[in-house]
Amino acid sequence: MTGILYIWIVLLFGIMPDCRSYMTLSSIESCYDPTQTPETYYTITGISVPQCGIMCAGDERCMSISIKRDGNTVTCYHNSGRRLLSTGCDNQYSHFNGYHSSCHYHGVFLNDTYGCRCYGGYIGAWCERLMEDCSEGASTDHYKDFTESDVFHIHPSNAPRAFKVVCTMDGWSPGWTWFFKRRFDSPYVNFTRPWEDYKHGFGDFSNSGNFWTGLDTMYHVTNNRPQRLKAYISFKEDGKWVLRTYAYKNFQVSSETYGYNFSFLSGVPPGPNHEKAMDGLSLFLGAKFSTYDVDNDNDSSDNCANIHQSGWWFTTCDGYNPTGQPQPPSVQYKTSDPTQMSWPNTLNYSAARVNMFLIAD
Ligand SMILES: [Ca+2]
Repeated sequence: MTGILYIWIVLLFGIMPDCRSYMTLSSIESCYDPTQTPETYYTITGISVPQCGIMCAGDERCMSISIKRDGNTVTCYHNSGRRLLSTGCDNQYSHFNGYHSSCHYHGVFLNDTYGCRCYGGYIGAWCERLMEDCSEGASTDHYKDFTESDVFHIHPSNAPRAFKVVCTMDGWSPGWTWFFKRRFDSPYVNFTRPWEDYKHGFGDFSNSGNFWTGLDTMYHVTNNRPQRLKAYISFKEDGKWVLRTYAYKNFQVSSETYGYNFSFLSGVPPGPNHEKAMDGLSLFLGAKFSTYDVDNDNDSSDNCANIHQSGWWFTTCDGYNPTGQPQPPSVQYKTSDPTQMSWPNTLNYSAARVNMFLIAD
């Protein structure tokens, strides 16, 4: 314990050690609020940062410290787990992780392979960087045993920061970056949201939740390397559930400067085991994104996002509404209600679930 205490002091005061050590510290800046996690077991205000570290080093439960600065006053948090990089940082908190292995960012050293097992979206021999997108993560050994979708961080190399996304990491659809999900049988999430929410993302980022990943994330992912967009839409057709799919090659979302309008090369047929959906995106090609507070549609007298109570690349106010209110199985057909979730279908069925994914081609 004396050795660990010494290393903490050395690193926090910047004195060069005169012996080798196996423990290192790394600082990450994030807006992660340590009071919101169960792993913070001790909090004290009014001490120095080195004192906080020294106290941690003397406590076997302590794996990391978090610091909050309010003027000259430091609040010190002792955590029983290590901190993951968070996104949307405002630099309010600093986190210092203590490592006992050479794997970075929560990675676990595996004695049998002498390699690291990474988590949370980190990849590489030492978990030294985040994956570019979910497809890259799924192509590594780190996530091959995953059986379901989960929250990960990605960092496309063209982006200034990391993003939180849901990746499908299962045998059926390994490595799909989940663009958005809205379904009648997941807990309700309000999609009547302003521009800033559609820009940054919202909802319940989980395997079972409804969420929108964020247009900024989509811009960076789709401009980083070619992506195929897959749309999965569930209809109740004559009392039977039918899952229909449609795919778009080289799907690209532009930046906010261009209103996030999108392009793709061509529609591609679905896989052999899927029912084909109708093309629901060509109708919106070239249109800017609209929300109730940013009206970019082609209707000069009406606000289509407000009429549809959602956000989309609306052109007219009487068209389809893929982020609208998902319809329960009892409502089989699309009605004149513009807030209904809808997608083109030969028999005008209403849509009960819409899922969209990106897959690196
Ligand atoms: Ca308008």
